[in-house]
Amino acid sequence: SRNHSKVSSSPLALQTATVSQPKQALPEALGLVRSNLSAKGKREHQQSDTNPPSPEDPGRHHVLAIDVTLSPRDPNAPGQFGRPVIVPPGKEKEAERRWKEGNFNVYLSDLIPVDRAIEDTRPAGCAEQLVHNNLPTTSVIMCFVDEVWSTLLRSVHSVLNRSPPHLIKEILLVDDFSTKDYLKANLDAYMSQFPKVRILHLKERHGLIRARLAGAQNATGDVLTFLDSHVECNVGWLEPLLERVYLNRKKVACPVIEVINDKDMSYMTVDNFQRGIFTWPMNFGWRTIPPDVVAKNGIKETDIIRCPVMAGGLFSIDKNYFFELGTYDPGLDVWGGENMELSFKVWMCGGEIEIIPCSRVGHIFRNDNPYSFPKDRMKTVERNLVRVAEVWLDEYKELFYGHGDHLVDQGLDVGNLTQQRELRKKLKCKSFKWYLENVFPDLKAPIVRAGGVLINVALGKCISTKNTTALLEDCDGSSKLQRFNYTWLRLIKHEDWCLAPILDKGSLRLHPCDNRNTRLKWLHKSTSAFHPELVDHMVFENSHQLLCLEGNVSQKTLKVAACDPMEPYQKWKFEKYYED
Ligand code: LR7
Ligand code: MN
Repeated sequence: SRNHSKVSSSPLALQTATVSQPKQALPEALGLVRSNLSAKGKREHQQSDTNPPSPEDPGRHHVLAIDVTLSPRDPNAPGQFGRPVIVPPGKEKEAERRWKEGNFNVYLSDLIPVDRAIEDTRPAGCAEQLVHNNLPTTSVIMCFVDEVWSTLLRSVHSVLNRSPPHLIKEILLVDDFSTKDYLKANLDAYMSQFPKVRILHLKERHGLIRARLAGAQNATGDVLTFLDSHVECNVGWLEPLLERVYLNRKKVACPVIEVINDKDMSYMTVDNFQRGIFTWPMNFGWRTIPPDVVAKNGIKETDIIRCPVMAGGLFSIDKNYFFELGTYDPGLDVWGGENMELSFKVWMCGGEIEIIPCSRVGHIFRNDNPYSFPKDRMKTVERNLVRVAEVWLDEYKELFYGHGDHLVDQGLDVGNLTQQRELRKKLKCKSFKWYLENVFPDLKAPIVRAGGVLINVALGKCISTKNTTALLEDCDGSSKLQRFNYTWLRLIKHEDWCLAPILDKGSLRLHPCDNRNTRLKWLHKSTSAFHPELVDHMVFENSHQLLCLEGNVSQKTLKVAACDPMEPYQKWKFEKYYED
């Protein structure tokens, strides 16, 4: 979950006007290269009558500073100003019982006003920033399935109360076939008091990906702003997002995602300078820009941070650009992986993903999805990720498959990928290698796990190839014949030939490589986690037994034999290991 620290009390008073423009945070070492915005940075602008132009710049005005919730009807209500709430004595059982309705403290959420105030957690300087008078309008799209009533309402109220009205074309609530009676009976009626709120009821459960697409297809604003259905938008959250999209329609702008505590419902700010990143096998995470990089590059708290990937739920994107990119892969089901897909697509096909520190939105982080998955959860997420890997990762998909256990080998059907691959071609997107080098250079992505000569330590001999057989020879690091790679898919590979546990003329055979052929896969080092006693061995595992690669003392031959942790002729080392 999210790395966070407590809200510090900050003055809520309006600040005086000084013009400042966000700068890009751009430590070169992190691939946060500056965008080629310069020429497009200025646009034709006309004045808007809803916001007084700034005296310094008649084309721009200050972000919305008046937060109507800051003089709440009831300042002493529970949770007011984002304060933590305590379950009243005697109500603990009830609170506990209701937890599972949303996998957070639903009881407390119901106590808190749906339009509570929260602290303005923006860094100093944000309130003085100017945005263009003619920003595009946005459709705010929130999809939900069986969302908790008070939380859903608080999400909508926070958008209505803390956004300049003329920028909100509509709020589209996409009901992903919810089953709860309170939603069926009351939601349409409640929302009918807000002309800008429209509800789309899906006829079957589609999952958040296709639910968002249904929202996008029905949206009439210029920009799509997606939000989860358990958020609280902070003051001035919207304008900085729309400003970025306005300046460059290929920018995808994300707010800083703050924490609504699942236990006490307090609104907590988060550490600055965090990028959205992923680790293998495609797990989303946040990584803090190291303090020395921040210092050396003079990065300010208000500087925009470029991200290899987005968290997924909260972002603004130009509507036409979203459709030009082919939206999400509609073959993604229910939950998961769509943030990776869109992130790779955006970066590799000419766009950028940014976190805008002056835009802040709270989100309830939960330990588990509170709704059920139509099919097995693990399989659903895995299937989504495989689709993403197969379309976008090129040769690096082996790193995805090589980390953790994957179900594809067990015949998981991921569906047809032709359209997605054709889309990538049509858009002339760059390679994943380009993405790694330019957008995410600090990701460790060695294309193989180990390589160089493969030496039998006890014999001091190396494996060499002779036509389609493998033999032991004196080691010669300069000999091409002795060069092997140990791949993430566990092949011992010499060019397109793979070491097979098949005896051939008294030694072992080389077989044409085939990533799917389990009969060519060897366990070595960390893949031997299941057999820690065999860590330096080269283990071949078939359904019946473990066999190990063994060098022959007197001859130059290789064989496979019953594994023996004490057998020195079964211990092997590659020249180089690329893993941590
Ligand atoms: O079948 C579904 N139908 C839906 O409409 C499943 C979910 N949903 C709705 C759901 O009600 C919610 O509003 O979709 C939204 C997101 O679902 P969550 O809140 O269960 O997801 P999450 O917050 O656990 O997960 C993050 O990753 C997801 C991957 O698919 C989505 O991209 C979420 O939007 C995303 N949330 C965020 O980015 C907020 C920050 C969390 C992090 C990291
Ligand atoms: Mn969420």
